[in-house]
Amino acid sequence: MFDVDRALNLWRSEVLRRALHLQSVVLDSSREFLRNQGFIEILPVIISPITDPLTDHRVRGEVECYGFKYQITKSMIFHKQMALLSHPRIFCFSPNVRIEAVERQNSGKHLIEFVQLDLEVREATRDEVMALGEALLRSIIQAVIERCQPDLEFFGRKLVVPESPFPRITYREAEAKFGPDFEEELSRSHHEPIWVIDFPIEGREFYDREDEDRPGTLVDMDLIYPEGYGEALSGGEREYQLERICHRIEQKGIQLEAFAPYLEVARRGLYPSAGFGLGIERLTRYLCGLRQIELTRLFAKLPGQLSL
Ligand code: ASN
Repeated sequence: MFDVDRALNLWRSEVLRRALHLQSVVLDSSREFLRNQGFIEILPVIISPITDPLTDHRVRGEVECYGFKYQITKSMIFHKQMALLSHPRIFCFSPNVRIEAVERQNSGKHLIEFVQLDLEVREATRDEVMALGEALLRSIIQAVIERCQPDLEFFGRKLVVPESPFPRITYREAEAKFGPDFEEELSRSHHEPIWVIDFPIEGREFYDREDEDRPGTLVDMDLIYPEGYGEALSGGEREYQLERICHRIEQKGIQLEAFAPYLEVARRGLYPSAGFGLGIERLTRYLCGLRQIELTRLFAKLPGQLSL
């Protein structure tokens, strides 16, 4: 059942009002930063015959239109690659729907509908987009410190702009130190954002590029917030050659047919690229020092609940 009193209490609360104000500064400042870096903003894709497979999200959001099956966007990864045929540096505030397991209801960081700032750069390396990610986060935090002092005081939050370059750890090193579910521990044990690089091929989707010199290892990365706030962004260099993409799809046990239109485009030629996606609600949660993700946006949808 939809709990109207609970919703009204939240909508009228100072916590939400201030979190939304701070979030609007995050949106403004990231747009300003990326425009200055030569990016153009593209409009989001909500439904398409193809979307990110994200195999851990087993329930597929589908709609049928005119007898064709469209999927609700889980991420715009393939559209970002294709958008680079039009412009060399693109970003989008992309709404994603991922039907998470009910057990994630109280994780504090899972919403089934969220927005990521998703960007992609033609012919970029992982190092280049990592440097871009650091500069982007630093400029957002700087803007929040300058423009959101009353909000930060309300939340009792003291922010400092983290120093660049952020530390890096490989997936294997993190796993050896903190075990297979290392994200939380890694995050808790740091006071500045930290990169995790070189994910093993089994754990990720087929689109991040496999390092030909180190088969089984991807040229990709996650950025982890400090203080237990967990994942900030995820990205990497991409597979872009048709044969490589087909090989990676088949390795995952997925039928090539499921990605036929995308493969048709890849056959004509995709650019090499790298990029990442940064979750807006999780960034807001971190900047405000909140533990509940549902306090960071209007109409938040927690797994397993009916929400507006
Ligand atoms: N946006 C991510 C990326 O650029 C993909 C994702 O959200 N699954 O790699």
